[in-house]
Amino acid sequence: MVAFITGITGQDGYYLARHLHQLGAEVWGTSRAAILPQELNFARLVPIADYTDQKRLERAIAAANPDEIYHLAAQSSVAASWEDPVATIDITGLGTLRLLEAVRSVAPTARVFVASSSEIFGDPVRAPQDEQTAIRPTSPYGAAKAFAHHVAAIYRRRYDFFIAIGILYNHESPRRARSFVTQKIVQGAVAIARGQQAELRLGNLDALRDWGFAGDYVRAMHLMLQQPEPGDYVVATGETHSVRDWCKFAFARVGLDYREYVVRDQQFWRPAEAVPLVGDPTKARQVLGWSATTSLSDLVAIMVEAELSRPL
Ligand code: GDR
Repeated sequence: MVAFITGITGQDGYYLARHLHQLGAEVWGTSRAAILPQELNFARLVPIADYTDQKRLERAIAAANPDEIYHLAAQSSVAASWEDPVATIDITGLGTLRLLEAVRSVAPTARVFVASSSEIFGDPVRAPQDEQTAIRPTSPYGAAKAFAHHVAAIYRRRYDFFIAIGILYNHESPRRARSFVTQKIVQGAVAIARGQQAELRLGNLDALRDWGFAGDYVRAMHLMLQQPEPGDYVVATGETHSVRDWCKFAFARVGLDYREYVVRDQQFWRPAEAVPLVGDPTKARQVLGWSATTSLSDLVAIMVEAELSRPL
């Protein structure tokens, strides 16, 4: 089996590549990076400097001749999508259309996974959300993912392609960038415990999310492509936690009380949704036999331990 992953050096690309390799797949992946990290040395890297280069993408897919394609490459930060909405729509929205067009011209029989997001629900009409919940994004990132989601479903129907769509809720790991709140809290707590930092400046501590472990979520992506029919799946834990819970757990792990160190900063503030973003993963459990196996406290522990053992 040959797998082709766009965005192989991102958090999900990293975990998915390792998972597929363990299952015996030959793994190819695109990245803006010029080299792969040591842990991915089994994979074939396709460096793509210009993400609008449709022909380069087509040639790479044609060369790999993949059975499975996982489209993960994106500008993935909601906050950054307000700084550069045009680039976000181009990379995350049009990038998905470019991938689908490449599939149409060189790999129409490949099975394709497209990463959608809970951010398509924006300010959701109800909680928990499932595959039928109304799509009504509230950020440029959410709009870009909503476009990606719609166009993937449209290509599936129009061309009868095998395209599975994963509506992924927040998923974290030691590979998470610091621009996301979980890693920011973990790195902040460890730096404060080491005396390298005095305080941690955060936005809305009462924001609620459904947080899982990225290593669990990539298993769901693979399972979606092993089904007889393609479908849409919410990938989530079904549990709601707050940013404050993360602070509590991460600081407690390094022996500190977050209340002494966390400072509110308007710069990072986003209004909380009236109805929380929390997923109902019933379909994934029933059809894929998938469920999240890492609890929030285990996830915090994994990330804090990784941060403590990172070379200084
Ligand atoms: P999110 O992740 O926007 O949900 O998107 P992020 O970690 O950025 O925010 C989560 C929640 O934390 C609140 N928050 C802060 N966020 C950041 N980044 N920095 C802060 O200082 C801070 N303080 C509070 C935010 O308001 C928000 O409510 C992630 C990404 O992985 C997307 O790519 C993915 O599609 C969705 O999850 C599902």
